[in-house]
Amino acid sequence: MDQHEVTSDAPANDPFHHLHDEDYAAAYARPRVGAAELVVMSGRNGLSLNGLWDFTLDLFDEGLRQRWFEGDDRPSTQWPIPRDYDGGGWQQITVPSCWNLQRPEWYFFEGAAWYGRTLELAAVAPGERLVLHIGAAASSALVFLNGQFCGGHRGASTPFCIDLTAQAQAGSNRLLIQVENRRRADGVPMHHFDWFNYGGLFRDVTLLHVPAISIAEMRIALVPDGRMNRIHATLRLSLAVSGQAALSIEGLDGPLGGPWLIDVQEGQGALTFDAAPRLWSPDSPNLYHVTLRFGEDALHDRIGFRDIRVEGERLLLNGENLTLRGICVHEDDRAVGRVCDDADLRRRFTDAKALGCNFLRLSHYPHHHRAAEIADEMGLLLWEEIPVYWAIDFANPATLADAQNQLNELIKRDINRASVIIWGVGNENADTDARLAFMRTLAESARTQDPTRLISAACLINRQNFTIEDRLAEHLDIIGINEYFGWYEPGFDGLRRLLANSQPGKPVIISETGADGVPGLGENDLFSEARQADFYRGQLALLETASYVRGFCPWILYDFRSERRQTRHHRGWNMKGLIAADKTTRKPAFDVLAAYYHQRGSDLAAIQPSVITL
Ligand code: GCB
Repeated sequence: MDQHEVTSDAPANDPFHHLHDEDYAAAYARPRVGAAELVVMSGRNGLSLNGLWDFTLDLFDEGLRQRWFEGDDRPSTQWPIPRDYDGGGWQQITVPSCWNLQRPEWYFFEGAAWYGRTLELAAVAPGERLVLHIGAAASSALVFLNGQFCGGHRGASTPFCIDLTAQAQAGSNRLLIQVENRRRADGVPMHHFDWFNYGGLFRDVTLLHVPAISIAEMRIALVPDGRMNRIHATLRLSLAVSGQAALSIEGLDGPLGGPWLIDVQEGQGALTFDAAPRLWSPDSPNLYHVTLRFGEDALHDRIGFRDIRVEGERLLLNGENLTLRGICVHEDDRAVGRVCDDADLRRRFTDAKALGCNFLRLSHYPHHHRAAEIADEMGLLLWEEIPVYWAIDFANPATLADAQNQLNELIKRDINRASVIIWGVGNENADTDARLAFMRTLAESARTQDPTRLISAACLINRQNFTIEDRLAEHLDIIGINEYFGWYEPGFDGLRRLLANSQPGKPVIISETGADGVPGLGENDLFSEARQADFYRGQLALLETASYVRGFCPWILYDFRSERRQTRHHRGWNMKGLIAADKTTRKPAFDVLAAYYHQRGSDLAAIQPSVITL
């Protein structure tokens, strides 16, 4: 039975009912979407619930079977029942964190865990909603307040909201969140992936008082017609009311006539106006302070204006030729796993800049929302993606709905980030009919939701006849290819042939290539740093042989955890980083790539077509 989609007719007041029955979870549907629409956080100040929480692991789902969330004082029977849970077994954990790194014995834990916290609250004022915003819960969550189920969410890396207004009371409230990280056959991703399966509330948790009539969506961007002289602003309200919204863009107001008033009819408003903002680019990351007000609600953001498009086999940023000097990066840290703060993100981007990059692929799932905000500030272009990775149950509508929801939440979260130029909809998935239909749906949906960005995916190559060959390619703006010639494929000749044979008719990004480099090994060892550096020399020598390759984005900036790698060198780590897991020690391959990127600099944009003889 799919415990997540059904509702139960189980007797609610029978204390033993759920204990040994397998429909124990049926009453607590774990919807794909949070129980409240995702609140746009720009400029909102909530009450941070980060800090110490009660915590317990729950491998057997006893919390749902015995309904721990109902508390210990429930008047269930005439005699005291010796329960397996009495509320006294809590340990403490810090939020945000990944539980795997909190205690050695929790390292490989895959299952459910409960987070508990008491909240002292004032009564929710009329005309207000009390909303819990969870930055991410890996991989799914159920939220209970004062013994009542309030809603849940699936998807390890996107934010969601739960409306607590109906369950909240003035005074003391008990908040419980069940988080679980079991890998699932219908999950996105599925069972098998090359990163660590962290669990927990690993991003910020915030309690928000939001006006009942609030701004539920705000999008402000250049009109995507390539002319770069008009801005299009749209907004949607949480309720279908009418009125007028006011938009101000500091520095653009005044001579050109701002602030702009936007007519809102039944919750929707849009306005297009002439404007000549200083454009955003990696060289000039110009950002404007933007405020949008409607009634009692106001959003504040810093927004850059830029135009990205494909013309034939070229990429154009603000009308100029663009070549992407990139690097892939996971969200991982030796000490804290997927938790990251501004300092970690700035180090990541500073290292990428030292390498000579103008671009990062944030693989293979949505990273922390601050990543794109800081990239906006620092001037880096981003590929963001959802974990439609390797095998997925492509024929399952529930799996598609899950992927679609993760995509929607990511797009909604980062819609105003100039740095994000690509939505990635998948990585290395076998080319079946079901996969094509699944991924085409995602690509079309991303394009419809957001005409201001490009759509890509890491596609397949045919290793027999050395061509880019993937039916998905025609549905993408940019074709990503992960190729490991010189590493998983013997020699570089295959790459030379692939680049010569293929005629994609649109830009291609080498969205991955790389080799392991294990510190301390002699140069004859396949896994040595010396061989890794040679691998990069071999790849780079061929890069400019194909004019349609408009970006190079090798695998990967830092070594990262991966349970599935268990050779004597790896022991649970992927060692293809150009920098070791300490995020400090640069391997020789770093210098090889840095020399190439720095030498090319902006000249890399002037790649000339050349004829290749096989
Ligand atoms: C890939 C995957 C990436 C792996 C990498 C590797 O093609 O997309 O997730 O980590 O190869 O190291 O083999």
